Amino acid sequence: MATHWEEFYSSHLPPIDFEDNRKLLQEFCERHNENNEKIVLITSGGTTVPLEHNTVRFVDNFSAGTRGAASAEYFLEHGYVTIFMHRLKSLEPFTRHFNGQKFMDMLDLNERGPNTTITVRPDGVDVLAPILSRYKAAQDNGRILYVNFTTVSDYFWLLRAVCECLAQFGARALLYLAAAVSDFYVPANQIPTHKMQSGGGPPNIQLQLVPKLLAPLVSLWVPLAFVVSFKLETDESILISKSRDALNKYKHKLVVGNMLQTRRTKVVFVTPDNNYELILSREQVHNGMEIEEIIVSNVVANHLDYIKIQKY
Ligand code: 9Z3
Repeated sequence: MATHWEEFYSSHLPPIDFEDNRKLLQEFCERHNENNEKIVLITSGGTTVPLEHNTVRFVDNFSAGTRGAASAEYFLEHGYVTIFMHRLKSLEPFTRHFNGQKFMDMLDLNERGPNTTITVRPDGVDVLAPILSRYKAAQDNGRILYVNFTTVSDYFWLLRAVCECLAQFGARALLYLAAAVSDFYVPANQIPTHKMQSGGGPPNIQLQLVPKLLAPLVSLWVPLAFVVSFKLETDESILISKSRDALNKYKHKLVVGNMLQTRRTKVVFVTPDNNYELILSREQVHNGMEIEEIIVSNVVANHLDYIKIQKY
């Protein structure tokens, strides 16, 4: 069992695209650090826990990556260079607005053989234009880098590699750890190579605890960065105490607590000094406002205060 993070890395291989991602990250971070930019790492979506090496079955969780994808758009608006580290096929900034049939429904098809054209409907232009404009600004200026993970082990490798690149930013780095990372996994040396067969009878699957990466992340990897973690609960009576426990244990800057059931309209900020709630009113929800807009502006305000203190 790898309850210690170093043991985890020594007993789990990096993902196959790891070196490619590392190069992309290094290039991205060096370029933006030279310009003295503020940078945010957003982790988003859920990790999987494979039950076989040639994975047919895996343990997953509910997160679609809405929080992370929406937050990325707001951080870009606040002028942050953004690393969007997300679960493959989870929601992504900008494209999230056009999931499912929405995109097709905005288009008109004019079939004229080789002269066929596709146009955006006028009401579609109103929706698409402002989002496309922000997307192009981020993309064309190289202000966002997308890297993805699937398993909890991929996530671990990628997170450490990102931190190695972020350390050079000192206090200008903000880590916004919104991914729903599995607390439990089956170590690589305890899963079969091939698909489990029902002929072998009911499988006996023993989950182990994953090591808590926040510990080395805060104390060793990015000691000057402003680290924000999220705490998810389903029982309101323990939300604040659990969030504060995490803050006391890892000594980072902020825990954003949220309940599974109400996470779209209410969160609690737990800081070393106090707790306060951010709540979307019914009217704000009705007007299409997203809670990530206020979460991000509050996190940014806290980060800017922190940068000022570090300078003096
Ligand atoms: C969160 O609590 C996120 O806010 C959500 C966002 C996953 C609830 P959606 O993707 O949901 O918008 O649907 N993320 C952290 C979850 C987590 O695994 N936290 C760990 C814990 O609670 C600590 S880092 O123990």
